[in-house]
Amino acid sequence: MATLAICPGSFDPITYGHLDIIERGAKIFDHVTVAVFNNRSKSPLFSVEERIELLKEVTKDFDNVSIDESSGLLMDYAQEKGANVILRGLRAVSDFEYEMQITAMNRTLNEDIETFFVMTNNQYSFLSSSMVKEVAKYGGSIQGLVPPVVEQALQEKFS
Ligand code: COD
Repeated sequence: MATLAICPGSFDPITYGHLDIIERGAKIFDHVTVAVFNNRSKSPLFSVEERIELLKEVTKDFDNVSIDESSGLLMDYAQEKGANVILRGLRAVSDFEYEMQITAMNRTLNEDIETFFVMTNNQYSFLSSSMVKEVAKYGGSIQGLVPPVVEQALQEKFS
């Protein structure tokens, strides 16, 4: 049976940390769908369309990765797509509590879809979209933290 993993997130914007997780997932699963969710508790810098455009650009060399969006419940979306797995990244112990809570909630909604965690590359273990946005906002260098196209998009947002 072909395995479909959904990699959900805000991706506001995508960083090399996210890309590392997507790349690792693409080696394990037959197909990875990166799904941009509009998280209502966060005020995004980039619109969903902008985030999708950046994601498409930086994943264009992966044959088995596609980009999508949803504004509903993750588990409804995953079931509708026939997914087997939710793919999430772990950076440090600080991520664990939050991830454990959403995994437990998602499991009560649908216990047939497993959540699969991948540890990020050590060099991205401190990296987050929020931190990148903060550094870019005050004119600091974000080179090596996000792909060049994202670096440019951030510079345009804050210029
Ligand atoms: N290294 C490795 N992984 C990373 C890094 C990094 N440097 N940075 C982020 N990640 C991982 C995160 O751990 C996560 O797995 C993924 O990349 C995406 O991260 P974010 O920050 O873009 O996404 P989140 O955490 O804001 O996504 C939250 C969801 C959109 C998944 C959540 O809000 C959701 O499921 N929304 C739908 C509504 C729903 O179903 N709610 C019920 C669940 S409680």
